[in-house]
Amino acid sequence: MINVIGLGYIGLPTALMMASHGVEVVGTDYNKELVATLNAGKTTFKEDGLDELFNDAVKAGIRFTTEYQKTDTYIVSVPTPYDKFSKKVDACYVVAAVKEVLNVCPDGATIVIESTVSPGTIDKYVRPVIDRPINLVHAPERIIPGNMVYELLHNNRTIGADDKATGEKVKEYYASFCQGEIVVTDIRTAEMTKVVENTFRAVNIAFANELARICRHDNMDVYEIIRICNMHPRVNILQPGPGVGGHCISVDPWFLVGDYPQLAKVIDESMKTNDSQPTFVLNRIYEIMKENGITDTCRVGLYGLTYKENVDDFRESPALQMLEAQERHLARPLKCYDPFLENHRIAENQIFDFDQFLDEVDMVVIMVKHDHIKHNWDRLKGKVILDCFNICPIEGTYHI
Ligand code: SAJ
Repeated sequence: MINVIGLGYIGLPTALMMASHGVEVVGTDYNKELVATLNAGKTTFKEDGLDELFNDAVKAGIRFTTEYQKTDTYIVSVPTPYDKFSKKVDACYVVAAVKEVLNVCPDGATIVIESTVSPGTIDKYVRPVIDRPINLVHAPERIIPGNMVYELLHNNRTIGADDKATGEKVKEYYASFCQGEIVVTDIRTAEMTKVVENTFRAVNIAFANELARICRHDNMDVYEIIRICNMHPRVNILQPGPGVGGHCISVDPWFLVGDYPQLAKVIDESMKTNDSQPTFVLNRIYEIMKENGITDTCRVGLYGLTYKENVDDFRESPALQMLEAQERHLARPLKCYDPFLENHRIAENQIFDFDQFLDEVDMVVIMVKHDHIKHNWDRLKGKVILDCFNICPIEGTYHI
């Protein structure tokens, strides 16, 4: 039996996936409300295919509880909070969960850590609390919010273990559902690959953002340039945008900068470029306001507040970063609206009704590529539009 510890964005789908593929699973979370919701037959967040998966897992006998179970295999998928100022990840929840497991597990049990950690964390913080023969494994998650169920099934995975036999045993559990390739390696390599993957993407996005600034400076079309460059068989540039949000790409690369400040120069600069992108877009907004005689920031509205399209997750979102920057300039806050946050206030000047939002603004800034926006182009006609993603078909649209 597998005891999955932490039933959040990663732990829940992983537990459901294993249970619906014939593995005996008990899910444990210390949040009583969350466990009660699951036991009442409801999922706790929205993802394509998650409800169906939940029903399959319940039929297969998955159980949810606040208690740690006595068994031979554990998967720990608790959050690893990140401190914005020190740029360090805090492994306290991982360590606390491992300690709780140690209170109940037999000698020889395997503890798999799925939570993202900075390279070296397991040796530095987890190993020291282990006082008995226990097999430690790091199997970092790789799924993308918005497409989690599909990616759990199809992505390749990495499993880091101290010895091959343990790695292969854990691989079998993941192979129950994962159709991708599963690589077994050591723990340090597994920790590093996860962070490097997200760093690769962060640096590539920073490159695209820098190109956008260069092109803006001399009035060139960055999208056309990237499109043509990407026709080269060995070039694959990502897209510029209003900044980078979420809990992974905007966070993980800082671990490397924090640990290797003298060596991680490209990464450091890239992160600074992405972090300053919301301010770059803010200046672009002021420029376009001036050009169109709009004097009041209250007549400008951000369309989209989440960190990416079609999810309700707003952690580190570029729109919020922009509102913070604006606050520092002591400007009157921009209006904002997000179809995914119609019942959830996260900003001062947030409007919860799309019609009202359109009534109250003369200029709309497209901050996220939600499908909602793509179905409402007609409603935007007549507004001044700044499109941060080059998706708007309306003539006269401004770009970053
Ligand atoms: N973004 C751009 N330009 C692009 C692509 C993305 O500006 O061309 C922005 C997005 O708008 C968003 C941010 O970057 O604000 C990050 O979005 P994302 O969709 O690229 O990634 P995440 O953070 O949702 O998920 C990533 C994924 N990692 C990689 O693609 C290497 C996912 O596979 C990981 O599981 C996840 O991080 C994680 O947990 O680490």
